[in-house]
Amino acid sequence: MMPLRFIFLFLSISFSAAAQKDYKVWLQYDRITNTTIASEYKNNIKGIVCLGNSQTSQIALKELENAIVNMLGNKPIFKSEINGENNLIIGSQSSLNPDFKNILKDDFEKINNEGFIIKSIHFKNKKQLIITGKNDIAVLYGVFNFLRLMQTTTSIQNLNIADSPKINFRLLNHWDNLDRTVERGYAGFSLWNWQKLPEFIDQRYIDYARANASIGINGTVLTNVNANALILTPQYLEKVEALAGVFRPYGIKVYLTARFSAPIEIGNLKTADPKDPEVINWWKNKAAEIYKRIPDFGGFLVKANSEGQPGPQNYGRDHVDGANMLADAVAHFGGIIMWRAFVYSEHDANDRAKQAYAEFQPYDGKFKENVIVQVKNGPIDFQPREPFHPLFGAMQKTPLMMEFQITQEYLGFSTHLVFLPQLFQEVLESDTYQKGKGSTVAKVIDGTLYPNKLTGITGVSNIGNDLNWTGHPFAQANWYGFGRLAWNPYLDSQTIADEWLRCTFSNEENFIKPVKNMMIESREAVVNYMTPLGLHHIMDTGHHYGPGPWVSNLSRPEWNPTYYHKADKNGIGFDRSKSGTNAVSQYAPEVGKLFDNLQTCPEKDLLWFHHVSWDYKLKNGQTLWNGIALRYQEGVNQVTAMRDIWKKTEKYIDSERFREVEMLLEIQQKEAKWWRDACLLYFQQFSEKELPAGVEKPTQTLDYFKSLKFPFAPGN
Ligand code: BDP
Repeated sequence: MMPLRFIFLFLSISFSAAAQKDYKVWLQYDRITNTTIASEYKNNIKGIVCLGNSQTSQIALKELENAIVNMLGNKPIFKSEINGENNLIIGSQSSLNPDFKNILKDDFEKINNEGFIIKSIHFKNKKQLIITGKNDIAVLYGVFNFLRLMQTTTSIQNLNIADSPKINFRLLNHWDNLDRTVERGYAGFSLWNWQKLPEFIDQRYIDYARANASIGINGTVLTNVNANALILTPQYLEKVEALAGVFRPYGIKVYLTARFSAPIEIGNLKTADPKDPEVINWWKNKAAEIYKRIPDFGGFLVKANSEGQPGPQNYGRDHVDGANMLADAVAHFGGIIMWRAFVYSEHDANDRAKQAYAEFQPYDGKFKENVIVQVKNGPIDFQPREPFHPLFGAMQKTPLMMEFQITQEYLGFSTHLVFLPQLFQEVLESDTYQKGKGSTVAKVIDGTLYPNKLTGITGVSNIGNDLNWTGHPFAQANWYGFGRLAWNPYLDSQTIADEWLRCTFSNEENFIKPVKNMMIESREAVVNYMTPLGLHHIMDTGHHYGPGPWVSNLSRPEWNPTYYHKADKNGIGFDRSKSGTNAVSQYAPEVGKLFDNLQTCPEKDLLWFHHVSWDYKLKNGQTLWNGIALRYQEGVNQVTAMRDIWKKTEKYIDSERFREVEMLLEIQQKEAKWWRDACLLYFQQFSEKELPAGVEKPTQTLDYFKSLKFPFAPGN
């Protein structure tokens, strides 16, 4: 028998190998097993010439070396000058010799400051491959894109790529607290070890920056929107400065959340009134202090007068006063203010879905030019499905920043496999009709429709200090996919899934095809087993884990699930049509009309906009009650199918990640059934109808489901 200590040793070795795979996210750089393509790569990369010598150039070079050694099995030859042929040449525009500059003249015209060129050229009868851009960060983006081509076994024989990000500010928002808890974080604690900063630089900061640079993320808000003013004190700014130093060579700027009452809390002022000269001055000085430490500091993100956070309204001022005051403080240094439009009030009896629009739309054109208004994708709150936020079709003179949530607050935490790019794409493709047909949300935020100076997109991060960063191995795909869509909001989620799978797991077609289908299907599955046909916000209260459609005892009406589904004997759904709250009027007439009319309202949004009788006939002829029940069942069936697909992948990937996902899918299936049974038993009290054939009978009672409590659910 193996002695115990050897067993431990063995376990820890295999554990760390697994952890390393998980840890490496999509930058696995696995050996290329296709010998034809491997020899093509070898022939085309005879030598590597790096023309730059900045820290960023060195990072790019090291990445290439590491990747190529791993993928091709031999160390590339590094040359200090271009001789011979089939060299891979990397360097920014200014480092190129005049001949190359000339050859690439037209290509440089096509790219913006962050864009890159990857091109095979012939010079003096010699073939070379060049990766370039207008500066070293752009070159780094080019290198990562080139490596992605190799990871996905794409031919590099004759490349001719010129690609630029379509959106300027591509950020992550970390809802990280200074005590390292993460609001709505399901992947462990915060990465930022404030206690040991600034001296101790965790390798994770570097790998975080690498991963982000590889997908083009160029900014990170380090702190929670429910902000703590202490982050703005010298003690913490020193730590922020250290992080900024790590991220800078990767092209990532740091941003902080600004607590509006900071002048009182850490500045000893009596007020935080944005019109008070002392307050104005305090923020000016604070900005100067920050920029002295961090010259490229990005700016502030502000959640004001929302869910109890302080803001200008505490002093009888409005959002414009607050945002513009802060904008003035950072303008001189090139900083921006991201002012959130996530507002709703318990004193406002109006439909919550209407409140942000009602408050912000009249401010169109009133913000300073370095303010961007950050709007969540939907009018309520990061639900499995929402129609797009009406503000996206209603601000012509105000740049709008898209806020997606990558962390799965309402979509099964880091336990459920849900491929979010499907959701993101659906929102980005939605037509606002603001300037007629084709005025998609993507065109609003990337400045195509209204050429705003600032264009931005952000994702509430799902990253924590779990070994695999995101809790679920497939949640890495949501981080990756967000970054890819931030770079190009017109990318297709199929393409993203394909790339991610190849880079993360395997190029084996028999693996890719079914697993890609599974990912694509996963979003509709979660909608079906949680909130089909336009239902929303019926998660259990506070932590949002599991179903809680019965909850109706919270002090604020709009925090209660019953507020959203309005189930009664007559039917179910929130009437936001003209005869209801008229939320449809906040959309362009073409869109509003579509939602308003029961005949044309897409069924996926039916109960978002209409209160419909249990006997209402759906397009497929089923009654609404049967339709809902069958959708819940379908959601469960979809997860069962996901499990079946996954079971067949074992031979293609490492056993550790295989097993992790297998276990997680098992929980997901169990929880999908929980959702189905709890919701159907609850709604059945109102419909008073039998479950249709094909829907499994619940194995527990409604009282049982109601009795479940989760005082320690994470992220709350
Ligand atoms: C909700 C979260 C809450 C956040 C809030 C926000 O439940 O924790 O603080 O959004 O975005 O989704 O400000």
